[in-house]
Amino acid sequence: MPESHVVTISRFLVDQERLHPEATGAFTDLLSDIALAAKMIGREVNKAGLVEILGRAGEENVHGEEVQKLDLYANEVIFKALDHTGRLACMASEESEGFIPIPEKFPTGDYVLLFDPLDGSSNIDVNVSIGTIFSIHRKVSEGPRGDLIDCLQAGCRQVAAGYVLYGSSTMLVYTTGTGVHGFTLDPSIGEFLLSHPDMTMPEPPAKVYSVNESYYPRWSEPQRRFVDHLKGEAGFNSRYIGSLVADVHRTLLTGGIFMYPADSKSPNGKLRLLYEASPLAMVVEQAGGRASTGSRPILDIEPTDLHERTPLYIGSAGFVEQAERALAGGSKI
Ligand code: P6P
Repeated sequence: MPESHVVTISRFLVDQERLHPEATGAFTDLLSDIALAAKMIGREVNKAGLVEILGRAGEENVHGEEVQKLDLYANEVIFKALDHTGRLACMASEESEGFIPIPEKFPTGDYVLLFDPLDGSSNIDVNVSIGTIFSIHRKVSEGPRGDLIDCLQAGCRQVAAGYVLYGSSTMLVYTTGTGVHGFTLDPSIGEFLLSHPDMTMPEPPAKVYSVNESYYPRWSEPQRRFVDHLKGEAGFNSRYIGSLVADVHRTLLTGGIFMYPADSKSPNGKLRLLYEASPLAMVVEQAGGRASTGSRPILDIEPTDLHERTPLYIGSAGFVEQAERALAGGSKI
């Protein structure tokens, strides 16, 4: 690639900022801070295969240091990369019970960061791709420092959302509401380079469905009929990695539908609204796709709890609409 075509995420963010004269730069710095945290997490994730040498979580490594569980390490890296910057009013993490105030010794700002520091971390030991997911809102509470209400906002109020995929390469994909942009880490220079500008879901989409079919016995009858239809007369192929960011990233690139339905044991499904469904819904819908609970848009849900769960149907708009019709009991899928 000619040097003139090398666009780092920092340059891209500054170019994007220039499109908004009212921008203060705080938002650009916030996304740059997230990119830095992603590089630090990616470095440790890529060493995960060396546990025999570096030690397992909870044990001491060769240097006598305690080895942290990678998801707790990722949680700490993100918190420490952003707690002192003066850009955030507060944070909330899938790994933390309550909302996370900014320490009194640091200034606060106008944004709120919600994140899943390392989703799918159970896949680390088998070297399956895993991810970080982030969601950014504006502060809405009155006080000088953030509050729980700042974290409990509907997904349609997000000002930005994205994910980092630690896979065969480390990719950062984000949207600020004007398209979706993907960056691939070049480890030789430690920079995220623009590799997927203006990502849009492909038309026609690949006929691929992604769901854990071991739960089939626990699904509703309409859910079973829908998947039977996809694998039957509709001639779909099946792909399921079991790592949300990897499954959604593939769906974003090739088209298809990812489903994590409600079932008789989990009436709201497994996935978290704030840290998983909402941010991924903003990304996929910005790319021309659709994200639904199976009956209503994910982005319309008004959260009432930091850790509430939701069923998730996300991917090519036509396939998600088919799922909604099927789940409504429509005979014509
Ligand atoms: P199941 C990983 O544990 C995770 O949270 C998501 O990354 C993934 O989509 C889902 O759970 C897989 O769940 O029930 O299919 O193992």
